[in-house]
Amino acid sequence: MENFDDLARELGERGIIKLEGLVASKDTRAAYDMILDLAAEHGIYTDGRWIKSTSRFGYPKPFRNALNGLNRSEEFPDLVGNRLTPLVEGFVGQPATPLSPGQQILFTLPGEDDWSVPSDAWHIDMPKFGEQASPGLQAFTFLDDVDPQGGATLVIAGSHRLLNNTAGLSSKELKRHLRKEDYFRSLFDPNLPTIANPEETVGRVGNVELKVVELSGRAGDVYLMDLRVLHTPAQNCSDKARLMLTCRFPRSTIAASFGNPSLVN
Ligand SMILES: O=C(O)CCC(=O)C(=O)O
Repeated sequence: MENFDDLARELGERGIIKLEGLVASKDTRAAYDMILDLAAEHGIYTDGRWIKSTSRFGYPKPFRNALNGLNRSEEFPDLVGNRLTPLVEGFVGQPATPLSPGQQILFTLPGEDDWSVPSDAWHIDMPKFGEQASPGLQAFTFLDDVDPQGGATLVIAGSHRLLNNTAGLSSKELKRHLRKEDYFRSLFDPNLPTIANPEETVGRVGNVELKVVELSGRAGDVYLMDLRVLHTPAQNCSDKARLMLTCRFPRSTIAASFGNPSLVN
């Protein structure tokens, strides 16, 4: 791993860091194979190919339920859930708790022809807490390599540093405030020409540098993202399913206020 202090500084400035090869390939492969078997059973993976999605981010509900069931089963490996708690706590500097339901599978079928930075669906998963300290981190890993335009989550690096003075801002309210800035007004505008290259999203608000970053990577790489960073799902223009795992780790005091059952039980 790179030097901890450098990573902590980067996390503070950009809200996102990548830790390459953190999860062993035998573990990502085991999880990948379990999903592949399930996909084959459901006709989602057939004759060595993934079926194509017929709607944006859509896939059949029975398979969605089966994936959720697999994620909850004892056999499915926990790769970015509780085992990452000490790592997250090291960066956050306080106790952190995986938010229920813990690790989750992020799945997108291939099927889109044209990739672009979406103008919609940007969100944060928790309201802003009105403080400068990080409320915690979200972890992402890959069960298979995800190339650019292959459906990886998109994040706006730097966005965690904006509007931290108001407590309780929801995604919707946050975006309403951010639209006052040219950077976000154009990023969120569906009527402007689409942006096919995230490099074209470099900008700033005040002294905060901003850029859309695609969380692509190799199986076993882990991204850690400040929970205040705006992010969105993205189209999968590859020929294979996008298979990632995620888990949110708020500071334990915040998790408690969200009624996290794992704290209560
Ligand atoms: O990559 C994705 O599917 C989006 C993930 C997301 O929006 C989230 O974890 O809140």
